[in-house]
Amino acid sequence: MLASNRSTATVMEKNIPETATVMEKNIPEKEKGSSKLRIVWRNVYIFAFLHATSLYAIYLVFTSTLLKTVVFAFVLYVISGLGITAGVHRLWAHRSYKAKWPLRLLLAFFNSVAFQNDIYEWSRDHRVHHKFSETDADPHNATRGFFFSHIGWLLVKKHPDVIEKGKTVDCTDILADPVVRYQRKYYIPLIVLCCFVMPTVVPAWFWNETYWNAFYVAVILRYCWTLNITWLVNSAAHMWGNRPYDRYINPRENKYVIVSTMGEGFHNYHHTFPWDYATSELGFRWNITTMFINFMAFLGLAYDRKTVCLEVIRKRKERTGDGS
Ligand code: ST9
Ligand code: ZN
Ligand code: ZN
Repeated sequence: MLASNRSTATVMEKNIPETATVMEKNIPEKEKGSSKLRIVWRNVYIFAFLHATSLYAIYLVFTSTLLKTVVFAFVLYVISGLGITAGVHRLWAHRSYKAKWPLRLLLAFFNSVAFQNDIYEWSRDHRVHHKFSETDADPHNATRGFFFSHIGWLLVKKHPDVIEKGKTVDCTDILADPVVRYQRKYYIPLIVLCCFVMPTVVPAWFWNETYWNAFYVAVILRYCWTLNITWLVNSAAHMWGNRPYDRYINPRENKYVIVSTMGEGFHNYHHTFPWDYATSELGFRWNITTMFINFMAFLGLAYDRKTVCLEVIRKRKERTGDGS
């Protein structure tokens, strides 16, 4: 099912460098992110603990966890993933489609299961990432390497440029949504309930799983896995893959990221045409998130899905693509 309203949006004109990619350019030392790192040790300990205990959770999966609990953890990965992809990314950060309140409420619940900061903060950082991509003002600037763009940016204080230039990005529309305001206001109790308590008690109450296994597999392992899959878009999809739409930017099409993120790895396309609700030229193919939004549109809960006219895509590929 494809959206019917392929718009004739024009390609945003950009200042395209003649010779080198952003990575290869002779970037002054300051702009490479060399400002003094201020490590946030609390986050270092928490993420080290999360990853170490996830290894123990993998051991539990192979020794004592019920199959139903593993399936449940997988379902939580999918729904919390949709809270990120269909919710905070394509709906609130990019406004690439509109959603009626029951869908916004469902996506806010899915998003709270994901625990990746509240909708407002995630969307603000993401808009800043698009506007100042691969500069010091980009919260997860990929020119600072794989580790920084993957997890390192969450272990240190933000570069002053992120905050200074971030303030120039208008996010008032995000907070205008009462669903976003309430999720932000009650964020701590919401994540305690949705990300930690609910996934622990459901397997124990409904199929007699131990609380221990439920917590480690459906909370710790599922959360750690979903975070790392999400972070791959910032790291791997900014480093490895082809660039059919714009060879002058770093974001790439990465098939492993496409599959694991339910359609968010068409990252060269997405940075070239960020308003497309499908984040891909291929519509719903390889794109569970687009299928979900299409299904919601079928139910009448999603509407005004923005796309890019095929002719505009073709011309852009000819002009700036890498020919792949
Ligand atoms: C997590 C997020 O993991 C992951 C996001 C990934 C994004 C991927 C995108 C890819 C595309 C989509 C693909 C999806 C695929 C999904 C697949 C799923 C299957 N602009 O932040 P603070 C100001 S979260 C403007 O504290 P510090 C503002 O005034 C994991 N202003 O900076 C702010 O105050 P407030 C769980 C900005 O102190 C103030 O500065 N969460 C901006 O340097 C302070 O902000 C954690 O672990 C801006 N952009 O601390 C928490 N930013 O907010 C981790 C800031 O009150 N975070 N300001 O308005 C932290 O602990 C801290 O943020 C810090 C920085 C230590 C990293
Ligand atoms: Zn985006
Ligand atoms: Zn990106």
